[in-house]
Amino acid sequence: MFSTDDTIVAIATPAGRGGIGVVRVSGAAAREVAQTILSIRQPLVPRHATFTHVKACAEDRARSLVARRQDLESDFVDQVIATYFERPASYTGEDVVEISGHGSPIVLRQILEAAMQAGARLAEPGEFTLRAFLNGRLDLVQAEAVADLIEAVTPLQARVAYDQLEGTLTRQIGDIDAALFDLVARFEASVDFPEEGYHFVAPGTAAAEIAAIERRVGTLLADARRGRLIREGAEVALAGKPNVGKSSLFNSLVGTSRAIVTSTPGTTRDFITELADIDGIRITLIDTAGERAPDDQIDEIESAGLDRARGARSVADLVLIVLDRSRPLDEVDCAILAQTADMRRLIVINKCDLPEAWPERVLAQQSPCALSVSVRTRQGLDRLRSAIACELASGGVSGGEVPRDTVAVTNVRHIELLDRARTALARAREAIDASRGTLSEEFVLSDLQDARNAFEDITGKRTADDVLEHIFGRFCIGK
Ligand SMILES: Nc1nc2c(ncn2[C@@H]2O[C@H](COP(=O)(O)OP(=O)(O)OP(=O)(O)O)[C@@H](O)[C@H]2O)c(=O)[nH]1
Ligand SMILES: [Mg+2]
Repeated sequence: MFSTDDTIVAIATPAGRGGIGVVRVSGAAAREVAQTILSIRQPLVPRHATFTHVKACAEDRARSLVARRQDLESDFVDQVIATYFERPASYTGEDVVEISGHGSPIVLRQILEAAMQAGARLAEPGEFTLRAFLNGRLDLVQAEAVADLIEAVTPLQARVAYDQLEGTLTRQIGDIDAALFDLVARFEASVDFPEEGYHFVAPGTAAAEIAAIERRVGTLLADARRGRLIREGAEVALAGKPNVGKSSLFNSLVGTSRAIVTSTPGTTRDFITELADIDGIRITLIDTAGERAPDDQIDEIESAGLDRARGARSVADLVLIVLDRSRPLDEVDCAILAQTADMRRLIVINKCDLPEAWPERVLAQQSPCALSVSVRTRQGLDRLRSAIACELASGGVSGGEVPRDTVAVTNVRHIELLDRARTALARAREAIDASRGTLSEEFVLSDLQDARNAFEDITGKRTADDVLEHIFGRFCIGK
């Protein structure tokens, strides 16, 4: 890993033009670097916003024709507000100076270069947050939540990330670990004073206490599938014959006229994706070419589109099978229903504003819960949205609900570690149960310690460098 002793600098605001842009400097020499490039006479005062100017770096000055005229004003690249945060009361826990200039990529680049010439090194992706973690300003769960909050696309995603940043998950894990620590301490006392036997902890009590801790881990994990869905989103593919209204439904769910809709069958040929917020879940919706009968004459383009459509269906988390209520079901509809029988799917009967060409009970065997909609009149679309969210959240058990409150666990890394802790706890409890009091405490202790290690891996009290690199590598430069 790179050195975390240097003073680092990066543009902290997104690429592009904006009202303001921020260059952030962090490290032991942050104030010195800032004072070198700013036109100030007094040292920067902690937590004070100072209006000042940034001087161009020497190379820029040499390049500037105006500078050759010795015009003093031309040495400046921008008017800025500089704010100094003295360690440890800063984002990174180090001395930090934030320089807010005008949001021009050229100007921000010049400020960045000036800071680099004054001794700062360009920050690696996520290095500010990495330093915050290394300096104990954030634990690992909170650091990961920073990245999730920045990347959130739906309000619900932002909400769960914010809760994690506030430390709700950290506290819950801390509470569970405290109960476990108490038990471990008593087991250790029993090991240290063997003549006392199970004096400090009776086997029956120990097994019950472990079971109680297992249940608490289980409660956290119970919601994890939904949590992961909120954090990572899901892919939903549309399938059906040509002209049944797939693209119309796609446009309606994403809220824009992204896909072309015409009355000509075979309108969509390529594979179109768009992000949609469906009941708080970030959905990548995929519109595809309509499925054809094997003997239909189709050209090379449509055939390539159909290959893509089938590929998209096979990897999607959920497939929406669209049927047309106004035209009789035929063998192509039946073939699609048969091919997707084992996939997670919802059957959507569209065009229910038109006269029915077939009775819904035809589908009773296929799926008892097909949804009737009309994209044209918008009838049934709200129910469809909730059905999509429920189907994804419930893991295939129909009738599941997507509760509106937030969840604690959303991250696969946390889920795996909680699972590891739960397995280790179960091992310890089963060993105690099986031994009927003759078991050596060391065995139990090693399993309990495994569970504690898993908790510490989650919050980052102990975490390997490669895990850190992986986590912070996800961040953008400047965060
Ligand atoms: N009456 C009625 N017409 C609809 C409805 N939904 C779609 N349509 C019409 O059906 C025709 C086909 O719609 P598309 O959305 O292009 O159908 P598609 O399934 O994407 O068709 P391909 O791209 O050819 O596979 C268009 O003329 C739509 O206006 C509906 O709910 N009611
Ligand atoms: Mg289409």
